[in-house]
Amino acid sequence: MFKNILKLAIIALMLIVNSAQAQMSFASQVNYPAGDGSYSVAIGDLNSDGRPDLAVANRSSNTVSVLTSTGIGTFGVAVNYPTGASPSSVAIGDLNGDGRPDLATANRDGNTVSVLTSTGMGTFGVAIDYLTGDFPVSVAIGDLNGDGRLDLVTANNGSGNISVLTNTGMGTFGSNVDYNTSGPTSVAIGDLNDDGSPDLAVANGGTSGFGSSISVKINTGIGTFGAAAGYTTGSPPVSIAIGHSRQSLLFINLTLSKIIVS
Ligand SMILES: [Ca+2]
Ligand SMILES: [Ca+2]
Ligand SMILES: [Ca+2]
Ligand SMILES: [Ca+2]
Repeated sequence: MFKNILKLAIIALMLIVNSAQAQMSFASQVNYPAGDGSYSVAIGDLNSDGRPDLAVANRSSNTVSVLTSTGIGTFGVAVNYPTGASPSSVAIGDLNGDGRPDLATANRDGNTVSVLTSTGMGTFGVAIDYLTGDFPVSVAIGDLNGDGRLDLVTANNGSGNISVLTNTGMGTFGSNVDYNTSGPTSVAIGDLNDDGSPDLAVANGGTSGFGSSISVKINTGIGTFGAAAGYTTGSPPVSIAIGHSRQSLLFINLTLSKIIVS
């Protein structure tokens, strides 16, 4: 099984990123105010004008900020929407299937995920909260059971597991189904074994005492997941993403830690 798993790339960003390794250059930064304690950002066209906008999870103010693009890379004033307690991660996806992108936040101190559905033109309704494991710090969106409806998964740093919440239609979600990992800090969704069903990659290690590793959980095909395969990272990964290159394994410690498997 893992020969197949080892076909795609997993990139784990570590605690310290060495900017000297950057290969690209950018113009000077422009700062836009968001809510207090802005902690996570996602990019998507939230008002369907063809321009990518920003959603920011604000851990200290219990809000998510929406900044819509005004063109050529500039953004308007943030509009803030209340979420559950201490939103630490935000993801964008059309959760109710109306063609408009919605928002989901992982609320660390609320032990919930908030779902905010678009009301059109980049505005959002009142958050509806669903229970997760303890201290969810990361949320990802994907159709895990293949029914055409986007589902949710959170990484729960406090309870050492991940929660899968299945979309029951119209953007509502069922009770969380939890799977053990080890101090998860981040979760990503992608088809790691090329069988057409999205799998999960989890970064572990944000809490003292837990191992520094990546867990891979393979989808059984119906949105359930078996035991995790673990890969040691050497130092605690705090974020994970799944790429699509087919390369060989590479792990760089200390700065940017990268795992590329073949
Ligand atoms: Ca837009
Ligand atoms: Ca929607
Ligand atoms: Ca689904
Ligand atoms: Ca798969």
